[in-house]
Amino acid sequence: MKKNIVAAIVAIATFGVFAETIPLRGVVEGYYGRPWGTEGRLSLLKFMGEHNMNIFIYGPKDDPYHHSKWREPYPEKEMKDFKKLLEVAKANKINFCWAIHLGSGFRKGSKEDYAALFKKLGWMYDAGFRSFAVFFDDFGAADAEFHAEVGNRILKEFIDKRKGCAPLIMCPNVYWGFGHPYQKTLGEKLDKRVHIMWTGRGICSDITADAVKKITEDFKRPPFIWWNWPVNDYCRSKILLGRTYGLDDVACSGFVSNPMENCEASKIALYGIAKWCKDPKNFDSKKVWEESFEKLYKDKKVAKAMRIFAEHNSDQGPNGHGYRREESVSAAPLCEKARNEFNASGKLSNETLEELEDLFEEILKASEYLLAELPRERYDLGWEIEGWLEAQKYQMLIAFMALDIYKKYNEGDDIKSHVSFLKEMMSHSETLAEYHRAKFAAATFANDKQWIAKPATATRELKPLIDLILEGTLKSAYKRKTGRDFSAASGFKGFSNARAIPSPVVKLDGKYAGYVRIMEYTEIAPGESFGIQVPEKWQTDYFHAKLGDNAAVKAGVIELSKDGKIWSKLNTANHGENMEKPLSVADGWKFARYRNISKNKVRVKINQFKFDVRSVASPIEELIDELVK
Ligand code: LOG
Repeated sequence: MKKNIVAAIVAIATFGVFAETIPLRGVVEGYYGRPWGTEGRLSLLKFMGEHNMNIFIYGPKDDPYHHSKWREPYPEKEMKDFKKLLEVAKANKINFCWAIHLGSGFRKGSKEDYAALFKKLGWMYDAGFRSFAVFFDDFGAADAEFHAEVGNRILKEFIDKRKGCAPLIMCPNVYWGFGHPYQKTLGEKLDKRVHIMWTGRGICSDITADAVKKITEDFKRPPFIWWNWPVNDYCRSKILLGRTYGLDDVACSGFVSNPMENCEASKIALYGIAKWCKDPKNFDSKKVWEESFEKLYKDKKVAKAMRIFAEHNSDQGPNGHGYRREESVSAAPLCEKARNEFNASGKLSNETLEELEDLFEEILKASEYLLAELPRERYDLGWEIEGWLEAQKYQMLIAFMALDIYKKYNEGDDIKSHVSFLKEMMSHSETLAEYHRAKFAAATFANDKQWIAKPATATRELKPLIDLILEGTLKSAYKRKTGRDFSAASGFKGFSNARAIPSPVVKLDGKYAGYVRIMEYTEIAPGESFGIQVPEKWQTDYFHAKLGDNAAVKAGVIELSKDGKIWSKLNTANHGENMEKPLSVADGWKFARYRNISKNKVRVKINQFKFDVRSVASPIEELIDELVK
């Protein structure tokens, strides 16, 4: 009997029949992009202290002294800042862990590299760090023996020899999935005292019990979870403010979230993660998300507006990791109703129209309120999210215009002035988005700038609905105006001053925009030319012509232009009847022509005369251009 009680107590302790708090819980600053900076980190450390988180792992990919320049000492200013951060971490009972990234440049078996590594770790120890991590993610080869050796040597030759150090943490090279030989070898060879980080079944994914069970077997220890949410470095047009969900109650040695480069905005997610870590079993995701707004924003009105804004800014959008989140949950049934009505009849019921107007109004007011009320100095929440607030505001103004245009059109009124206004509004919204890009570009490192995207909001439910209504209505209006159905190729045109081809016809066929084949030989006099025009919103990346025979090729040149006025010769590769050349999209060529530069008439047979094109515009933009003409 007594034995059974003991066994039960052991079982409870081992398998966690009671809800278990995750032992190490916090944040890894481990994303690509604008590092938080000392101010951001200080704010987060305080927040973490208040919410019972106890580990901060420092490893921003764009800090060169963590990564590419790992051998070099930090400049004095950064070392001073670390001292301050360490103090604040200590005051908040947080283990402030410094990570070194050895993926690039650390040579297997190199005495010099080991010496440089221990030297750098020594400087950081002297600065006050007592917790260290070593990262191998995304760079270098998956060499488990080598990585185990590095980990074991840091442990035995550095950590064990110094007082007061926390256990070493390693982010391996294969840090997601399970069953990989690298993971099994690392699990065997790496000292069991070292934590091994792991992101789940995928790089960005939910954390499921079955996957954790498998990786625990491979690693021969429970994983230290690096959860890639709400990080947005792979979906930089989006800001992720949704609720925390997708986490099974699992046994792990630690749990850190990799947040967004938008440090203040990440607190909505981190609030949920802190609650989950504390009591995974009884975690109520929806309730915690609702409550986070009141807890984070003292002003009730700000809290309410943030709650509305956050609901429509949570999904990553289509992305390489295939990781998606819910968005616009409470608006989704209305969106579906509106979609069904519009798809079935091209019409919206009055009830639906009113409900949509109420929804757009609520979101518009929330974004306007936040733009007016949130302080927007550097490091403020308002500074981080103003680009998305503006985008959301304009998205709603455009949505209202879409409904107005829909109503006007259906009342039989002329919509030209409305469409002109819509065009202006869209261009204003573009300018603001460009401003956001420039602002973030100025605040980050050079190698990161190219990835900064324009902000996008409510892309999961609202944007597709607004686009559907707008595109459908504008297409009908186009038909009423021109008597023709709109096709994306409307803006492609042929032109010619050759008497024999008075009006060449251009068609868009997949990625080619070119002449409809002319079967006969046509005579082109000296100086005459014929060509093709691509509408403004399309890009070109190749030009081909097949002109019947070599004589035609010899007699003429292909010339390109951006505006139809200034022309430059294209150095085509000529062979047989062919003239062709790849083009750089960035050059923006919109016109091509063949010109007879010989002194004689030449006979051409236009078997092919085309650009390869890429569409960068939605049909909506083209329709607008057509309707304001
Ligand atoms: C990087 C991480 C990045 C994240 C999401 C790990 C261990 N490493 O694919 O720095 O923020 O994905 O893009 C990663 O997750 N690699």
